[in-house]
Amino acid sequence: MAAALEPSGWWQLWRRRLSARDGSRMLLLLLLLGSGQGPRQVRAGQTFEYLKREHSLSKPYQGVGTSSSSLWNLMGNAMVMTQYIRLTPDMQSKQGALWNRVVRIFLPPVWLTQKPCFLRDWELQVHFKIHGQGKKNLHGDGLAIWYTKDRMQPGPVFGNMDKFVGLGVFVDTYPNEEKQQERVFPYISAMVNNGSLSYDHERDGRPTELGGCTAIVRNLHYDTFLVIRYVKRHLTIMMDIDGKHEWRDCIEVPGVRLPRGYYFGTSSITGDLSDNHDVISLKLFELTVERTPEEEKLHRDVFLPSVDNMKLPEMTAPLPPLSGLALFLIVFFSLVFSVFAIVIGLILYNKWQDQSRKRFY
Ligand SMILES: *[C@@H]1O[C@H](CO)[C@@H](O)[C@H](O)[C@H]1NC(C)=O
Ligand SMILES: [Ca+2]
Repeated sequence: MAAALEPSGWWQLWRRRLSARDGSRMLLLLLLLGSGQGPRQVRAGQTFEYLKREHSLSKPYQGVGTSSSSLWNLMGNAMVMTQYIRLTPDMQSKQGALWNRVVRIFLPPVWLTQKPCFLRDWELQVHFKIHGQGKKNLHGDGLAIWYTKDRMQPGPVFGNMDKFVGLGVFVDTYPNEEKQQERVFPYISAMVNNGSLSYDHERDGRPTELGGCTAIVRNLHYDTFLVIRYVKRHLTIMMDIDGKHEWRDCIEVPGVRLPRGYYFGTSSITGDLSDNHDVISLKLFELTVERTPEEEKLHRDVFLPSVDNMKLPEMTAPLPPLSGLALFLIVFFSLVFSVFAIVIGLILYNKWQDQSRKRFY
């Protein structure tokens, strides 16, 4: 793997500093900086965080889903409440979604355009709550957070379309695959797709996942958060679900190539089993990091999402047994090669002996 994909020293340092979610803010430095959008937070060294209001959502949810100029669109059964946005209620067969856009309205003749997110390095903090009446393993299906090319496309993947193009992060609350002894649900996993892969719901997305972790998030009386950070092609997913205000590692994948200009969204679905899936806030931060000239060259824009050195289970499956012919050919050529090597060896040995004899005369 290329050295540039390895997390560098500053990254490790920065991560350590970030592990306390509400790290100290250097107000003075803040004031000394030039103007920009939204409030700024200075975290560590050369890294700055800017809240991007146009890609964020928080209370009060004025105009969400109703105003034509809203930054967020609702879909399906999603409902705006005063304290949260309910993607699905705790009822069977519901689905809902919430999608970001940046609207530029104005000017007669009116033009409305929706603009996606063009940030290169970012961090999305998701404040969510999953709760319901269902007892052990009788609740579902979970929610997903998206950074995708398409928006507002209902479908089977936690309420969003299958064969999506982009990144999906799933908080899967129900184990569909029966023999999941070693995996405890709810389970967070991530998937990057260029539009060719299907999410295998029956197997909880296992064949295509980049990584994952158990996250006991249902029916908690404190706030639960998830953070998706994408910096220098490094995807990190952490969670704060223990009520300790600390980020805990979940997924870390280097070499993730995500195009710019995709949309953020979140969606959820219920089937026979259900839960309330609520989103309280979505906060997108722009991260400004310094890149060396080599990194600038390496991190050029891409047009399709991909992951370097991704090994899907299908590819890592044991090789099929060799056919009789293949085995014969391998043995045959091995023998030919061995004989050849022995002959060459003997010739060289004889030459060497001749020469050493010559030296004695
Ligand atoms: C899309 O992804 C699949 C699976 O990772 C891969 O086999 C295929 O080559 C990719 N297609 C393109 C055009 O990159
Ligand atoms: Ca599942």
